[in-house]
Amino acid sequence: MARLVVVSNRVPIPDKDGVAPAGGLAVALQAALQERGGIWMGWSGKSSGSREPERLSLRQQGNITYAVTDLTDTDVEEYYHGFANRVLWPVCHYRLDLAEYGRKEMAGYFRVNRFFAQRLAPLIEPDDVIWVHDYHLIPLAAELRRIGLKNRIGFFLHIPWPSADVLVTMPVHEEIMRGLSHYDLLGFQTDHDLQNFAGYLAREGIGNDLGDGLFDSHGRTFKAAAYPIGIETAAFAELAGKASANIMVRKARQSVEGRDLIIGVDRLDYSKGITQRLDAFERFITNNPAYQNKVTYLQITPKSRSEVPEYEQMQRMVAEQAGRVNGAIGTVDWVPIRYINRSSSRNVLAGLYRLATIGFVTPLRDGMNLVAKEYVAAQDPDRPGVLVLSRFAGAARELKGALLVNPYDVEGTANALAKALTMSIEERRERWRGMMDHLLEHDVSRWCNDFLRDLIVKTPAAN
Ligand code: ADQ
Repeated sequence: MARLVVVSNRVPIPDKDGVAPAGGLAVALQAALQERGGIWMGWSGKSSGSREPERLSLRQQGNITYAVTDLTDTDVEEYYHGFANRVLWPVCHYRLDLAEYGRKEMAGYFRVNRFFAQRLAPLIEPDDVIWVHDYHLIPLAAELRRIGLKNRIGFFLHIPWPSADVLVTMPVHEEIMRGLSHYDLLGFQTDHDLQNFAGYLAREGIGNDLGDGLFDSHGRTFKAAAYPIGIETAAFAELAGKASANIMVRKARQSVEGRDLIIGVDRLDYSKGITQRLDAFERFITNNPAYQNKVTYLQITPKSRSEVPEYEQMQRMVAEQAGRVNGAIGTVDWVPIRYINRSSSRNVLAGLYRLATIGFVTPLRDGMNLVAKEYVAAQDPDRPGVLVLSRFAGAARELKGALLVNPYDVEGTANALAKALTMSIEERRERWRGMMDHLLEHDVSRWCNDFLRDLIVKTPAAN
């Protein structure tokens, strides 16, 4: 069995007791790495100041070697905060107004990818299969090929891939697309992202759809397909079933006794549509005053990427808005929105999802959105809640039992809340059962196995 090498921006290194950070993706990839033996390489998350680090720091855990490197201050600024998070992230989420095209940042992005390739290449054996993750590392395969590696290399993009109209606004779109052609397998979250990729090749005249998922571009033939990521459905459902014993979950239950709970859980990110969601909740109460004091909206939102100015600004905006809405619609004995700026353990999160009558998931654009899937998996089969989901989340293409909304349409989203709260228990069960069956069948292990199967098996036309 070929050894597996996973490369991602950050690496979920287990602590000294061997306990790995929680999360379905990390668990699934670690399982695949343990089975085959392999390496997980990436950035340590630390800065080395102004000196370029000389070697990778290695840690062995069972069959897995974790290999991480620090990055210089300049590298962190240009590659991570700069190009990855201030160009690729906003462009892929259709926020062209937020993209900042600094030449230094673009150069830094390609430079750090070359640096990663130079550090990784000496560890690679000829039969290793390499799986690269996400937008930080698009040029990595090209850099590994430049060094002479002939291994099978796959790439999975966790975020949306935009339409050609949007992508061409990025000054280095040709280089980015050339970078993608050096992989043997490209994985997208949805068929929609795949179509956008294929549409660009046709429109710019730089490649062909050969059928059967094969494409050629820049003199290479590769496969591209949609692999919608899943969660550890059965394990998460079990966690949620047991979580009612947790003290935090018990306290939460007591505090919302007699009211319906609406839950939102997101990283603090402009792509998640949190301000539009608060607007929709306010509109719902304004349109339906009978629900005053009958619902509580809990929004759990840990800070993220605070070094990027747009995120810092967003933190202020959401906090102010939550305060304003509470002031406008709250009463002496009712605080409508509870806004929490911290992350919760998976256990508590699972318990809170289960308590909630509505999972309120309304990103303006999202590759998949695992919160939507976790909410469904956490429900009590006898009394499941209702998922109100943005049509712009990748998950909307799978979770057909959700109430789909357009998050830009405040009135429509408010109406969906009203519909969810008055839905019959029979309809709730029927909608939930269909989604749960889908999630049990398409869990994260299947996602991982499907991608690896296609990466490992050489296609007839492969290079
Ligand atoms: P993210 O943008 O981070 O992921 P998402 O898919 O929702 O978005 O995953 C977030 C994860 O963080 C979930 O597992 C959630 O439980 C957890 N989380 C969020 N808030 C939390 C909190 N307050 N406390 C504890 N945990 C919290 C990117 C893409 C997505 C894609 C994933 C996976 O942007 O579209 O679904 O990768 O491919």
